[in-house]
Amino acid sequence: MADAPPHHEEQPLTIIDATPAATPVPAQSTYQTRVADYWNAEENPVNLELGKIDDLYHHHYGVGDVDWSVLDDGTDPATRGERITAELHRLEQAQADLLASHLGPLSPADRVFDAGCGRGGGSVVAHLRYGCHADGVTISRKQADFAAEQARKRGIDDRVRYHHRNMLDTGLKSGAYAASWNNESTMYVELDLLFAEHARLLRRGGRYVTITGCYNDTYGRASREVSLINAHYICDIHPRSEYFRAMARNRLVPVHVEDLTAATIPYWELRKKADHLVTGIEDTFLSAYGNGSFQYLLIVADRV
Ligand code: SAH
Ligand code: GPP
Ligand code: MG
Repeated sequence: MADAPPHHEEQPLTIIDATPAATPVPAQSTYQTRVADYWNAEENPVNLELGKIDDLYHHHYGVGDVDWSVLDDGTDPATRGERITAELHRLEQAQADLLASHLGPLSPADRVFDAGCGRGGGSVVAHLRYGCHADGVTISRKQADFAAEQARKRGIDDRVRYHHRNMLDTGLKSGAYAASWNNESTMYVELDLLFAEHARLLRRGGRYVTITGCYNDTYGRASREVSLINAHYICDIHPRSEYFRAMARNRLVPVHVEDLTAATIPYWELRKKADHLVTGIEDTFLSAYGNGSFQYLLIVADRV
């Protein structure tokens, strides 16, 4: 008697890979695909006009005192606008310099990892400061291509590289990095997964730095303003406490913590008055900082 026929017609196994080999897409959730969509489409003048000044493109906010003379009405409107743009860029550059100052000391032989690198400014800043190698990772293909082109134009593309990858699963070499950071990119991911990847990549004694917006545990839960910021950027701002819990679980021991809230408020006050650059989120940030529900925080940690 013949064997019973199989329930299903056996089909030859064919793996159809619609993705061309040259452009692999990182493994990502639907949420991460939406985040990538946001950054692939993003062209805010507040980012592009500032970056054009010296080809350092940042996607973070500023710190430090404002030169309020840029608002003087004595000059013609175009010049006044340019002065405001330059002042905002100076404050964002000061933020990048502050973060970079905590990465070192580093030597040109060292390698650093820029998690959630945006259009690449932070890795260039670190390279110019220390001469080090840098690997920047962003979930946005457009940002990775843009950043790589900038490095090529500067002639530093042999040392500063950008990758279209998920920062939770970079595929970069374990223990190969002397320093790593997240500049305003932690609110897109689960902190345990993120810090596990940093701990894997950093050598023992390596340095981790983040500047981030967090909600304030002493306020309670996320405020209305924090929720509006989440909706605006498609992110999920963590409470301050969660950073320290997740670091402790992942071999990252804080050595320096600084509340930068007071240092960033002037940036937002100026940005609010920059009619040619505002995005509409300015008052929400000022209210969030003002009511104590939100903080701008620097954390520096050692990988043990
Ligand atoms: N650190 C940069 C950019 C901050 S903007 C700067 O200071 O200029 C936030 C960045 O996080 C974006 O580039 C976004 O693509 C990136 N990002 C968000 N989720 C990510 C993920 N899972 N993997 C890699 N990058 C991610
Ligand atoms: C900065 O990017 C903003 C983020 C990375 C997300 C949220 C950050 C927090 C600290 C909560 P950007 O420079 O592209 O923003 P914008 O276009 O508003 O200048
Ligand atoms: Mg910006």
